[in-house]
Amino acid sequence: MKISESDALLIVDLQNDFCPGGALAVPRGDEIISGINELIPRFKQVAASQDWHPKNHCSFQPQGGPWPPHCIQNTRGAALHSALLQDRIGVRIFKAQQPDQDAYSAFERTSLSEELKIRKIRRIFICGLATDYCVKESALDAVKSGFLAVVLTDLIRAVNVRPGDDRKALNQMKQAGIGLAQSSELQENN
Ligand code: VGL
Ligand code: ZN
Repeated sequence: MKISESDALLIVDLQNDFCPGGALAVPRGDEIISGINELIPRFKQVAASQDWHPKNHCSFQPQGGPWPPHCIQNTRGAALHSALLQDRIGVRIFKAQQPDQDAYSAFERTSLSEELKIRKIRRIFICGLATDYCVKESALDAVKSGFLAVVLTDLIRAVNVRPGDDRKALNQMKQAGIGLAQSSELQENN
């Protein structure tokens, strides 16, 4: 699979709170960072999303939601992991900012689709956290927004609230026409 100028890399929610030690840690979430760093210079366009909640967000357990409070705006937990190379991130997306609405997808109520379309992007390679929530919903929305989407299976990790959620998410993505590939399959275009 060859990387071209109309391809973008989308890094989903690689934030401190989703990595080991964080408020909603994804098991081994930090393992994917070095592989993502190696990929970043190979793409002309790189986008990154951040879960960006107000402190009274509806997805938090004190408000009756399913999750411990996480990724609260302007806190260390909501920052991108410091090991992630950030200088080439050209599009940065903050999502789920309203107290009364959650959004797992990086496309939901954001400008991501428009930002990528003005940059003439046709295909999006997706990596990050978490497989069974924001990676899955972002990939499904990428296709709905008219992009081709490929999820890089070695550069994602799952929450797995129920065992097997990762496998279910991969199946659901495949059914929707999303490509699944390993980063080692990516080649340069020249
Ligand atoms: C996410 C749970 C809650 C994610 C965000 O980024 O996958 N998961 N908020
Ligand atoms: Zn969240």
